[in-house]
Amino acid sequence: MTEHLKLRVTGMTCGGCENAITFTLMQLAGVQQVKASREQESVEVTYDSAQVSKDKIAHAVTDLGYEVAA
Ligand SMILES: [Cu+2]
Repeated sequence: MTEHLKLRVTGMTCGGCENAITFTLMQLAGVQQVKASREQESVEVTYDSAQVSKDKIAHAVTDLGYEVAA
């Protein structure tokens, strides 16, 4: 099932950060679309919940060194 998720992410300081998060999340099976915004401190993800979980997506972001607010 296709779901949409909006995470509040802090620590992005430039376009490179946005690209790094977008690139990494797009590598995850099941992730269909990513929109990272440092200005809004948000990462929006469209994904297939049968293939990838919200936890896994959030973990991929924190593994890159950014903070995900609950
Ligand atoms: Cu950056």
